[in-house]
Amino acid sequence: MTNKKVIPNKISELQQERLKFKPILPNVLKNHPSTIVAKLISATRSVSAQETIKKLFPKTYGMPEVIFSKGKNSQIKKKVVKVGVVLSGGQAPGGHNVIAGLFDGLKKTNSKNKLVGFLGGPSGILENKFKELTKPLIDQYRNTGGFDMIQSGRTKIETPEQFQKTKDVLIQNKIDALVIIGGDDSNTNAALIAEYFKQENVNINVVGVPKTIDGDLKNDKIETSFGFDTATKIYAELVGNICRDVNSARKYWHFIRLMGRSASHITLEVGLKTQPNIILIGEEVKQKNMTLAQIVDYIVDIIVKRAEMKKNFGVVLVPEGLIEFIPEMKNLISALNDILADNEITINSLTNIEEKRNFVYSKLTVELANLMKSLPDNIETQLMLDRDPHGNVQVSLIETEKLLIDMIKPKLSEMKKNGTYNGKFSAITHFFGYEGRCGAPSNFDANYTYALGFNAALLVLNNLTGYLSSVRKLVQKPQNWVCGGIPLTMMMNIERRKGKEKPVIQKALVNLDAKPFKYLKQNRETWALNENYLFPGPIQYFGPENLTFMTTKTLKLEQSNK
Ligand code: FBP
Repeated sequence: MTNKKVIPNKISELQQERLKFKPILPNVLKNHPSTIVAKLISATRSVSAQETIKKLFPKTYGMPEVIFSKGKNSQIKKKVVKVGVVLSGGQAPGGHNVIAGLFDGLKKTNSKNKLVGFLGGPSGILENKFKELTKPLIDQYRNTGGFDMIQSGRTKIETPEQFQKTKDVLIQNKIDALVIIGGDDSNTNAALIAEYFKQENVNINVVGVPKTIDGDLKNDKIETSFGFDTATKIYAELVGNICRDVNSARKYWHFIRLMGRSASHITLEVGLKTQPNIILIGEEVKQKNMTLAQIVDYIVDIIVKRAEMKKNFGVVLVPEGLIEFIPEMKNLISALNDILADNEITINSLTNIEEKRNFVYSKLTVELANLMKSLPDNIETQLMLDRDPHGNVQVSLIETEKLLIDMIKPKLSEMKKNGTYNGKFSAITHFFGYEGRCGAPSNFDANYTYALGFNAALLVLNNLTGYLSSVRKLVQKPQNWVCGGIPLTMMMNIERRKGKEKPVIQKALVNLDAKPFKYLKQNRETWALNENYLFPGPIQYFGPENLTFMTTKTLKLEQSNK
């Protein structure tokens, strides 16, 4: 035995202050749960393919939307309940506060209620790995970023064996309800599990919570997913700093790729916050049916115009998912998805990338094989990498900003030779994603996530299953937020995944007819040639309310005049 003193884990000054932050609960949730009623609004239907989805979800399709309001509730579960919670998918600021809100909601209803956290994402359920979440543990994580309290993972519960195992593990541990905190794929899973339990007559409620920095899990009833606010504030700070740097040094073009696997919401929001010279929006590229070459031409045109004004500098924002929005690339990726899924064993048996490539070329149409061959080697290799567990290409590994630069350079050299360009092009690349996913939640996200968690507790205690926790009217003060639940099947459509048609929650892409994109469109020509940069600076946790309670530009514009 040594006499070494155990040094307690130190926390930073900011962490100490953030632990003291008391999230503001919407007024309706401040009442005792026995005085909050779940009002059932009218029956719902899925966003499309209603008949098909109804058949796939016979027990949970068409349930009514729920709104909580003040009133006597004699139905609320009075007996002691044990709830399991799991974090699923990529980290998003505020996950710990969802758990804290859930815990507080359960305890307020009955101090004997228990909460356990499955470890490492949905695989924690399958492997029966969990820990009890007690007050002393949760108190250490209030208002902190990250998912480290119980970690996360991307395992999908999809096979009949996995459903059976989920049921067995929950029953074995006497769990009465499961709360899944995740994005569109994870909440699709939540819907499938809820339906399965109903069909099996298992009395375990399943409720989801909308999480993802990507902002693509939203609709009229889910105004934003949590984490989007904080992550975009962090990226906007960094992009703003780079804008100031380019404007000071005036010698580099910065190409910044921003996370957002399938939608360009992050890029749009950060673009509106910082007003750089070029903001590419994947959804627009798709709508205009643009080729990679046309995107390159668009950027080159601005570089040349700025060079004519002796401005050999600028900032370009590139959404992570751009490549999949380019129709020809999308066709290539979807053909690759099918080929890789159908020929998994053969491809895995091939020993080197050359052989794999040749095999894939032989399965592609001549047109797509030529497109693939025209890409730089490293991009080709990245396209051949394994998919994630949801069957998606791992676009976060594709360095689109470098691909664009590799295609811009020869174009500019050619123009130099024929005398149509006389500038200097020096490019620097960045990828911002992980820098923002675990940031300390902004006050907006800290309040929003706490409310989502508390609200999820009320949903399960009111015996509701197959619902997504919904907190709305988010541009208003948190006290006035509207709380309730949205049936998960209401958000579903049919999509092709891993070569098969599947019911999934529809991803919300950037709406090109909505105000946020229109604002960009009105201003981008001015921003391209001038230096209208904005410098949003770091997230403000303390100080004047116009800074500490600022929501996203997206939400503000979307909800103006509503
Ligand atoms: P979720 O959709 O699971 O919230 O994840 C979002 C995200 O941050 C994307 O923006 C990014 O493409 C992806 O996760 C990267 O995930 P990973 O680190 O697991 O590769």
